[in-house]
Amino acid sequence: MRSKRVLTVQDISCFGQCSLTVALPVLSATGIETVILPTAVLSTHTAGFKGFTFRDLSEDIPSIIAHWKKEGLKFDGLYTGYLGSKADIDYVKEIAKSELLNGPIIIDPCFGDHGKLYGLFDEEYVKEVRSLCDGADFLLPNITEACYLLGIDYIGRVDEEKANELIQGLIKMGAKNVVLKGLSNGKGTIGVAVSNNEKVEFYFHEKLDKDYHGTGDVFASVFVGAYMNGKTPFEAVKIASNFVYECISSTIGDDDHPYGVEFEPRLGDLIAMIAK
Ligand code: PXL
Repeated sequence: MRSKRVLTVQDISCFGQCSLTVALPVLSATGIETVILPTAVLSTHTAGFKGFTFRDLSEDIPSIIAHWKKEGLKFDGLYTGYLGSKADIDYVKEIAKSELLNGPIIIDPCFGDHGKLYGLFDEEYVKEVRSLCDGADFLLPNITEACYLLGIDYIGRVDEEKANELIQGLIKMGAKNVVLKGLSNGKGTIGVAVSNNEKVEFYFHEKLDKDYHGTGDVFASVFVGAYMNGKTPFEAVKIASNFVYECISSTIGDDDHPYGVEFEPRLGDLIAMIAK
């Protein structure tokens, strides 16, 4: 049996352990054939670095799509992360409804955190991402992104009840299922809510006292890999949460490593989690 083939569309941040430098190794470790469509090349990610370069690759995308169509390529899933422009969002929509895709659409909105938008984005971009979420099989926002997508003020602390409300709003907006990250129930834990058709389930675990950039990308990539391997959405959330926890604990002692998580030495554990 051939392995599943997933197309992931996001930027290449050359340095910084996020977007494609995470998605590609993580998905490969889960046994997924990974096809990439880079939307831009940046010297580093945009959080915590100044003066980064940004080369927009959007112009190349139409001919890449046309070539893939000509070759009759097929993808079993589509996973998007940090895109970068309205044009990229339009191309993703085109791929999603084309003959290239025969499988789930998994969208990580990837435009903000901690109540704020990432540096290069504005409300106009949020509006475009909103339209991309319509019809997504899984939408994976953090609390900031959920609030922006719903057009409401940022809610600092989201418990199970509030999470349910946000999820119902996002489903009304057009997402079929939602994985909402970053919940807190006030007991030193962090949690994820996952809706699967009508049902919402929660997974909480101990919160580590340090935030790292790129953990959303690690989470989303593991979720996609696990789900495409036949795990239920809830199992995929558990594996992704536990893996991110492991990666953060590995990185915490390393003061020279503030820009991302050291996920690479843990990939063996991920392979074992998927095989279980
Ligand atoms: O991890 C999300 C991400 C991806 N790519 C770039 C980013 C960010 C978040 O800031 O700047 C370029």
